[in-house]
Amino acid sequence: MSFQPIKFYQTGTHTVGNRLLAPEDRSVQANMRRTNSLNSGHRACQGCGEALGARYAIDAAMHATNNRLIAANATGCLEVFSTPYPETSWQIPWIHSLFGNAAAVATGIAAALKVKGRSDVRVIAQGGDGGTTDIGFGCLSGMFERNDDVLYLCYDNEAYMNTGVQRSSATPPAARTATTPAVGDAPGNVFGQGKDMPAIAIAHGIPYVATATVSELRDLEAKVRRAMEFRGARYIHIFVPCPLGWGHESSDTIRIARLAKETGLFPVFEAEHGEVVNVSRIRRRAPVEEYLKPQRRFAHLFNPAPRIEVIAAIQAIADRNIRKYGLLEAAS
Ligand SMILES: Cc1ncc(C[n+]2csc(CCOP(=O)(O)OP(=O)(O)O)c2C)c(N)n1
Ligand code: SF4
Repeated sequence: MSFQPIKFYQTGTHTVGNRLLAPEDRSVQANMRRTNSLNSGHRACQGCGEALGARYAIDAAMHATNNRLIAANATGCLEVFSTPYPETSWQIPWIHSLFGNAAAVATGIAAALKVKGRSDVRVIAQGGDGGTTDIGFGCLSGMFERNDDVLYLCYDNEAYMNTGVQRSSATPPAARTATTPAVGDAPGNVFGQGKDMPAIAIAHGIPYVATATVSELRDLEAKVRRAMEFRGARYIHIFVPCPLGWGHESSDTIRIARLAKETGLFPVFEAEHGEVVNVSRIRRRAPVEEYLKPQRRFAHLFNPAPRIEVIAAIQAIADRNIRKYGLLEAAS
C-alpha cells in the first residue's frame, strides 16, 4: 500500500477526527490533559476569532513547554474580555502590559529568566493588530533586532476592536470602520496603505515567522509547536475574524477565515531565518466576492450597485499574493 501523508485539514474534523494519527501527533485540544489556558467564562462576543485563536495557540505553547510559560498581553479585546479585574480566565502566569509595549515587557521577563538561569521557562507576548502594527511596532522591531527569546503572537482582526472598530494599519482597503466610513467617492479604507507585518518580521531575519488562521487550527497548533523549537525572536500572525467589527454572522467565523485563505487575500506560510520555507496552498480557489459579500464592512461594494472597479482592485491584491507565494502550485 502506498504511503499518503495526512494533511492537517483532514484531522480534527468530525468525519476524520484524530484517529488516523499516532497519539503524539494528535491535536492538543483533543488531549484530555490540555491546559484550558484561556478558560470558559470570559466575555468575548459569540464567534470571536481572537478567543478561539488564543485558546489554541496558548494551549499548544503550554504543551510544547511542559506548562512552563509566561505571557505578556497588550491592551485590547483579548486582555479586556479575559481579565476584567479582579477576575481572569487565564490559567497561566499572565501580565497585562500597556497597549504598546507587550514586546518590551516580554523581553524584560526573558532577560530576568536568563539571569536566573531558568531556560526551562518560555515567554510569549501577544496582542491585537493595533497593538502590534501601530503603537507596539517600535518595541516589536527592537525585540526582533535584538533576537530576544520571545514568541510574539499577533491576533489580526484588522482594526481596533476593543475601542469601537477604528482603522489600524492592518485594516484592508475599502473596509468600513468607525474612522473610515462608507461615504464619499472612495468609501471605506484607502488603497495603497497599511503594513505587511509578516513580511516586515521576515525582513528582520529572525529565526521563525509564520501566518495562520482559525480555519486551520491544527496548522496553528503545529506552528506554535515549531516556534517553540527555536530560541530567539519568533512571530506568528494569526487571522482572527471579528463578527462584531466585520459585521458577519457569529456562526461564520471559520468560513470567513477559510475564504480569506482560499481567495489568496491572506497567504498562509512559514519562514525561517529570513526565507519562506513552507506555503499552505489554496485547495479551492474562490473569487474575492465570496469573501467580501457576507461582511457588512464591505456592504457598500455591493449596494446599491456593485462597485466593479473596487472589487477588481481587491481581486488584484489576492492575485498578487497568489503569484508572490506560489499559492496555487502543486505541492512538491
Ligand atoms: C497609549 C494608549 N492609547 C490608546 C489606548 C486605548 N486602546 C486600548 S485597546 C485599543 C485598541 C486595541 O486594538 P487592537 O490592538 O487591534 O486589539 P483588538 O481590540 O482589536 O483585539 C486602544 C486604542 C490605550 N490603552 N493606550
Ligand atoms: S469585538 Fe471582535 S475581537 Fe472583540 S471580543 Fe468581540 S468578536 Fe472578539
